[in-house]
Amino acid sequence: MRLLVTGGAGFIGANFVLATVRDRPDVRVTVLDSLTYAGSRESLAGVDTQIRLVQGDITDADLVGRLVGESDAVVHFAAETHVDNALADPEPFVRSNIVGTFTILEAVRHATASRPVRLHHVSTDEVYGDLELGDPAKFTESTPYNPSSPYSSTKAASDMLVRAWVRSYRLTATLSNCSNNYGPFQHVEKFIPRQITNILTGRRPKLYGTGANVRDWIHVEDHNSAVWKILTHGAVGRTYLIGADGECDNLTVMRTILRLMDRSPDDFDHVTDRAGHDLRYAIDATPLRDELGWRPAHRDFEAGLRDTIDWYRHNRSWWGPIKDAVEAAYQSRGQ
Ligand code: NAD
Ligand code: TDX
Repeated sequence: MRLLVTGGAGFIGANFVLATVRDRPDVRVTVLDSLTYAGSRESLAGVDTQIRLVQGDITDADLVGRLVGESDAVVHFAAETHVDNALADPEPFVRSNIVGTFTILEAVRHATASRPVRLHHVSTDEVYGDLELGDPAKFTESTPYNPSSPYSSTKAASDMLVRAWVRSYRLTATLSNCSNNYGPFQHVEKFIPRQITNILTGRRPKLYGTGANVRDWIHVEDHNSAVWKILTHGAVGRTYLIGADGECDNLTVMRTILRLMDRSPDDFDHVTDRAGHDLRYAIDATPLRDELGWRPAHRDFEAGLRDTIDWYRHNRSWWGPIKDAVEAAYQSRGQ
């Protein structure tokens, strides 16, 4: 299989590429990534002789058309992904997430005229908006879209484009909406790596608001095993929700990190809350489990956090050079 992976130098994409090269020697991987602030060549250093990395933008129709034309399948991870950045400047989110996905869809449509090209579009549970705290309800495939933020609204728009291209042009595409990922190679702007690297650099961790907000954590390797399962066995046109029953409030995640790093439970700062902060996400992944037989391998969140802390401890050269600038930007916003 000739596989094009967009956003393969980002957090989830790089983990996907590393696992693919390790486990699937029959797959030839091309990564298309514009290497924004969130993309890193170093994340792919371990496989740089086994893959092709093309630095380019998913809104570049000529480049995307050529690369899709050489591929049997496309997994589309590339996106602007940080909610706080979207609140500060939404324009890149509209461009990369909406126009970029449109560009991929058009390339797949044109390539499909001569032979089938399978597309998997990677999206987020944030398209469904948020749930109440303490409510037993979870997101399912039929939950109405109700995005709250500039980020989630652009991801929702991208999902709608994919669905319309499946219906109108019979694209052989699947979609997935996953909950919050954690694991190695995640940018230090995100919640878990930010707190770990704050402690490792002598800063105090930062919690938005009271920390009552709940996220449904899944290890990045489990997200990626689900993506492979859907790419190879998913029904065309279907949306699958990916989650591993990992609901936890932010204060509890914060205190677990503090304990695992030998700090006292109150050794953190409360900072300005995020505007429009979604309260709770929770995924019902029953169809993925029952119909496709997918199971998460990482069932112990605390063990996964411990491994993630170790990874950041031992890979300072990967995140160290960008840490000060990320914290300076947060500080300028009171976060
Ligand atoms: P990330 O920000 O770590 O990586 C995104 C990658 O896309 C980067 O390498 C970046 O350089 C690249 N990119 C951005 N704009 C581009 C463009 N215009 N052209 C080419 N490349 C571009 O993001 P991530 O956390 O790895 O997320 C990957 C995908 O998974 C996204 O689509 C995101 O919406 C989705 N997702 C993420 C999570 C999560 O918890 N991180 C959960 C569910 C879904
Ligand atoms: O310093 C912080 N303190 C804090 O309390 C940061 C950076 C975040 N938070 C809170 C906000 C959220 O409730 O932690 C929670 C997680 O925040 P993020 O890591 O920014 O993730 P979130 O906004 O939930 O979105 C993530 O999951 C879904 C990804 O960034 C998205 O790309 C994905 O679609």
